[in-house]
Amino acid sequence: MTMAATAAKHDCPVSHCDPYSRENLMDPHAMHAELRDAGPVFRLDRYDCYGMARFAQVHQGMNDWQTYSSASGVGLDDFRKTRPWRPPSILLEVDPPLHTQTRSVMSRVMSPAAMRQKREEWQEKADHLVDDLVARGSFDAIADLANVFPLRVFPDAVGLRPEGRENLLPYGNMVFNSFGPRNEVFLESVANAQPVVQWIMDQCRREVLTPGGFGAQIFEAMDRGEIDETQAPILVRSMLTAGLDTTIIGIGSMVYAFAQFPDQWQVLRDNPALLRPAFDEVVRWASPVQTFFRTTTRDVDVEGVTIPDGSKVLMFLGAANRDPRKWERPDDLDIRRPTIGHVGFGTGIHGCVGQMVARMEADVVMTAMLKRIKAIEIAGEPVRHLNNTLRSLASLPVRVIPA
Ligand code: 4IA
Repeated sequence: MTMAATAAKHDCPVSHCDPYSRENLMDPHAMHAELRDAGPVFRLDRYDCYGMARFAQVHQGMNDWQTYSSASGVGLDDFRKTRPWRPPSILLEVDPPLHTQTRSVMSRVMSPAAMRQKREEWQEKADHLVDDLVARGSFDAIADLANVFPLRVFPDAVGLRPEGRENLLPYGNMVFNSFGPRNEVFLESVANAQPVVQWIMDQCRREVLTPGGFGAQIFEAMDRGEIDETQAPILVRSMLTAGLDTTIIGIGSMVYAFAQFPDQWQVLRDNPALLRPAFDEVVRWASPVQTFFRTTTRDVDVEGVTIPDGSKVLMFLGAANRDPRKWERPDDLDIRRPTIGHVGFGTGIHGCVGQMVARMEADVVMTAMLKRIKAIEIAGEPVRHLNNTLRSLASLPVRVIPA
C-alpha cells in the first residue's frame, strides 16, 4: 500500500442554509461561523453551488483567476446558461486578456495621483458638511452624512450632469441584488427598473460627460486606441455602478464602527496617522461587499474535496474577514491590528480598482470629524437595508460630543 502517495479524498460537506434569506441578510454572523466550521469548502444545496467561508480558501481562490473565473458572471447566474440581467461588465465579469486592458484604463483614471488632486476640494466639502452636522448635535449618520457626501463629490468627479442623479442609488441597489437569486429583495428593487437603467445608459455617452472628468478620461483612452467605442460607455457604467453604494457604506461603517468602539475613536484622535489603517480595519470588520461568485474552469481539489469543472463557488468575503483561524478577536474593531490580506476590497487581479476614491472620501470625512468630534454615540435603533450582496444600514441615529 502506498497510502502516502495520494492525498485523502473527502466527501463535500453540505449546508442547507440560505445566505439570501431575510434573517441571514439581516445578521449573517452566526451563519458565517457555521459555514466556516462546515469545512474548507461546502455545497449550498439550495442554490446548487459551492461555497468557501474560511480566510485561507477565499484568499487562495480569489488569487487564482485561471481556476476561479469571473467570465461566467460573479453572481449566481451562469452567463453560459442564463441571459445576464444586464449586458455584462467588461471589468468585473471578464478574465484576462480583456480584463487587463480595461482595468489599466480604470486604474489610470483613478490613480493615487489623480485622487490627490481632489483632496483639497473634497476636504472643504467634508468640512462644510461636518460643521453643519456638529452644530445640529444629533443627526442620522446614513441619511445626513454617508448618503450625502459621496453624492456631493463623486458624480461631479465623473462629470455627470446634475439632472437625474436620484437614479444612481436605485441602480446600484438593483445591480448588487442581481448578483444573488431572484428573491423578494431583488424583485422589489427592480420593480421600476426601466427608466433607471435607461437614465444610466444615457449618462454613459461622451456628449453628456463634462470635459476633464473621469468619464471623459475614459473616452480619451478610447481616442488613444486603448479601448474601442463600444467599450468606453460600459466602463463609464462600471464607475456609476461600483462607485457610490460602496463608498456610502464605507463611510457609514466608519461612523458605526467608532460609535460601537469609542476607545478606538480615542486612539485615532490621539494618532490621526492611523486613519489609513483604520479604514482598512473598518472595511475588514464591516465587509460592505459580503459575497461574490466565481466559476471553476476545471475540476479542482480543495483540501481533498473535488469541486467539478463549471461550478459556481460563492466566496464569503465577510466570513473570511472575521475568520478566527486568521484574525485574533475578529469581531472587535482594532485599528492597530495588522489588516494586511483582508479581502474587503477583494484580492488578486479583480481587487477594488476604485479604492483610491473610497480611501480619499473616507479620509476627508474622517479628518473633518476627528477635528470636531470628541465622541460619537448611538442615539437610536439602527435600521438595516437589505441587499443580496451589500451589507448596509438605512438609518443610524447618532449624537456627537463636540471636541
Ligand atoms: C462593474 C464589486 C463591485 C464594487 C462592482 C460592481 C460593478 C462593477 C464593478 C465592481 O459594473 O464593472
